[in-house]
Amino acid sequence: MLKLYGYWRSSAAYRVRIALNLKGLDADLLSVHLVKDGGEQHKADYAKLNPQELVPTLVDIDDSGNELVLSQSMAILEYLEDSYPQSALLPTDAKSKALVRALALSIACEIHPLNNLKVLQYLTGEIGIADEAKSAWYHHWIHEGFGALEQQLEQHAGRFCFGDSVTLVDLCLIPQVYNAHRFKVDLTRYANILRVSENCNQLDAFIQAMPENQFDAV
Ligand SMILES: N[C@@H](CCC(=O)N[C@@H](CS)C(=O)NCC(=O)O)C(=O)O
Repeated sequence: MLKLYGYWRSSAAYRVRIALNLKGLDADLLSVHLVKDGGEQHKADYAKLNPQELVPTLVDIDDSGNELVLSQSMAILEYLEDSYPQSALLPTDAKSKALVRALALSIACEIHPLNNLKVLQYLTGEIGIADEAKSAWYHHWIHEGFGALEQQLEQHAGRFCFGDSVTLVDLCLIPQVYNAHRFKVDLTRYANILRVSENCNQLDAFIQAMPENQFDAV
């Protein structure tokens, strides 16, 4: 039995929701409200499950009752890929697999952490920067990351980020594009990113995973 602790607007949980849908896996979705009352991710019960106090957390309970509690969306995606190989998210040859991972990590490690909620809250709270500066910070890291990715997609993209099959890169890109739109980043210069996003967002697995389609969306 799979349980996914997430939040409708969490990009990292969004990646995992897409994977579950693509692989046709049923999971109980549990909401951790990241803002209400200072953030439920910081409450003792959840922090015990995920000491980093971040979503997502995947819990997989096998038939004997053994429980795997897994944090970090990229580790969760690789676990799902290894355990449920249907609708593969990684190519099979070593070179393509490494390239897909590199592109996916360019979003998950270079863009996302800099624009995460706790970072933005620290900038406006402890550091005391104004909302305008926070927005400049957000836009800067999106443009730096998407600028590089756009060039790489020129070489690798087909219908999706890496050729004509959905891979881990698309699962990282779509939530990041959603987030960039939310923070009003002008993406018109990124033709490949926009084209791939449009293609992904026509697929049921992506549509069902959209933040606005989650039960905890407000
Ligand atoms: N590297 C982690 C990042 C997880 C993460 O940053 N989650 C965000 C939501 S997208 C979160 O829980 N933020 C809560 C906070 O910043 O307090 C992963 O990929 O799982």
